[in-house]
Amino acid sequence: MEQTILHIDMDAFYAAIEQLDNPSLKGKPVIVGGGMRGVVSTASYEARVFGIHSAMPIFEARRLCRHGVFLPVRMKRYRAVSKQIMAFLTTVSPVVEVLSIDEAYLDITGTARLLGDPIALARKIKGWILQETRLTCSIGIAPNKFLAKIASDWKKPDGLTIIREDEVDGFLRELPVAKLPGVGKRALKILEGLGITRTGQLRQLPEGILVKKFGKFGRRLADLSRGIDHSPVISESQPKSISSENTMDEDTDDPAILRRYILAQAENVGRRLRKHSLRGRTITLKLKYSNFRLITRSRTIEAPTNSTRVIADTAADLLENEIRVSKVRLIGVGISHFEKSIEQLTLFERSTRQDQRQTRLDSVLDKVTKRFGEDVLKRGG
Ligand code: TTP
Ligand code: MG
Repeated sequence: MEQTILHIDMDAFYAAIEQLDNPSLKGKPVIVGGGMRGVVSTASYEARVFGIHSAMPIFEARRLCRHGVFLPVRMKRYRAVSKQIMAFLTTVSPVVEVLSIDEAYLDITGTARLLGDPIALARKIKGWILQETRLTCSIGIAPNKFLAKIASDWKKPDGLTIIREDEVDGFLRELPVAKLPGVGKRALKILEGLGITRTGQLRQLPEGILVKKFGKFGRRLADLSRGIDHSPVISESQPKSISSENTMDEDTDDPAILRRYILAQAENVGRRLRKHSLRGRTITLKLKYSNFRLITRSRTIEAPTNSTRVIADTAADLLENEIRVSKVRLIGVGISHFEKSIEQLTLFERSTRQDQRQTRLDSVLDKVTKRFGEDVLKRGG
């Protein structure tokens, strides 16, 4: 299946924050860096005009731009802004890989249908980041991580670039090989020796030669030159599912007892979802019979939910549809297929009064549970 990956990268991150915190620096060449190593961390786009870039010795930057504003690194402040942005991104898609302080990958393949057009989504992300942080970013959209990163870098600052399957060759043809991930000074030298500076040229080279020169990395280079990258977006330690189950004191086939278990378990699952600001779409009922036969039944609902009531009702429905062959020994309720998006916020706003009442009830119960423990308050069945 074709994937849709977003790469989000903040523009001149440290320098932009300095300009934000001191508006008199806006429009000026700002160079952030120094410290022990005495190199430039980053420079504002106004400073880049003078040829200043990351990792350049500060003294050289001073020589290139005498009237530049040179500032020390304020890591704590940048980290706080970074956290705010990354936390937001995890609400857009559950599959977020934070790559560095100012960049992240989002896999929106699974959610594309729900989140709509990737370009519209990227615009929304840019809008949110600008509104909440007053900073701009650049976003790349592509069928894999490598191309998404190339795309975000294509038009900076404040860029939005999509690379479609049939545009891959065009983007890569003139791309300097130095831009390929993993190509450092050494690889660059070898490639130069072969007369190769552009990715298009690299592609012409037989893979055998690349493998001979670079070993395993040669195969990777051959892939990259064709726009192939199978590496997955690895999300942060986030649960893939949340569930709750109990073994009965005594095996039973009494529907009323089973439903009571379901309600308590849905309560538990719903509370944990809400605590993590998650909503799920697939609700699963698990049953283990007296004969130890284990079955699971799942249903995927249209709108992601964190509502105890919706989870309980769906699980109860699954129970009702299940022809039980013997008494039940264990019962459990789970939810997976997490999604939370800006789209869903509007969905939420549009939701009926009944839902809102239910949501309020859920949040009140969460608070009470937190303060007094689980057994104090139980809603009516
Ligand atoms: P980058 O995203 O590479 O650079 P940037 O955000 O400043 O500019 P661009 O618009 O081109 O994305 O890096 C993010 C931050 O990481 C950058 O603001 C400062 C820090 N950094 C260093 O400290 N040293 C370095 O060599 C690089 C490349 C970045
Ligand atoms: Mg950046």
